[in-house]
Amino acid sequence: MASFIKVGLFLVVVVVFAGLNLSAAKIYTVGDSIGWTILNSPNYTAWAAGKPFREGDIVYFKYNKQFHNVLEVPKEDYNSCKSGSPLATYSTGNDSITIKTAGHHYFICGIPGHCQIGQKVDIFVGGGKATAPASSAAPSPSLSPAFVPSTAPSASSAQAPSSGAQLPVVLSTIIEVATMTSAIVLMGL
Ligand SMILES: [Cu+2]
Repeated sequence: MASFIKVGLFLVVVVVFAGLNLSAAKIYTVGDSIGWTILNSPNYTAWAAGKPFREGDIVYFKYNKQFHNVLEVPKEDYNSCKSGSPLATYSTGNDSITIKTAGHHYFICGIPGHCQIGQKVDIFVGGGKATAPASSAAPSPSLSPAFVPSTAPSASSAQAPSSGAQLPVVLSTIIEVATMTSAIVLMGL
């Protein structure tokens, strides 16, 4: 059993390092070379579509600060282009915003009329596997399924005479839990 645990831990280390490479933070320049503007009516919904945003990624807004700004707003204000009560305001013209949580992050330009003609973007972070639970606004649904079975199968495998068939399940559960735990610890650094 002890050697099994050692092998499991070794695999965990391998998986964690592999996961780190996959989840290295990316920088997304909103609108790519066009930047954050209303010229030529950029379609930021199309720009954001399909991009695999993850927690820790950075969205970079580059714009002329004389003509634009960036407001993070609630969903309702995003839909109605209301700029009166933003969650955050950015106005340097070179704003790097780290996306820290899963879910939708709504940004609009607060200059009158700009949001209405399309200067708005919804950055959606799906439940990124390893990193999601650490700082998610709603961590419990994703945490509990992985953590609850981790104690149960390993306890039963120690007692059950025919535990061979369960080992792969237990191993993968241990790897998943340890990976998530490591990710949480690493994100806290
Ligand atoms: Cu604008």
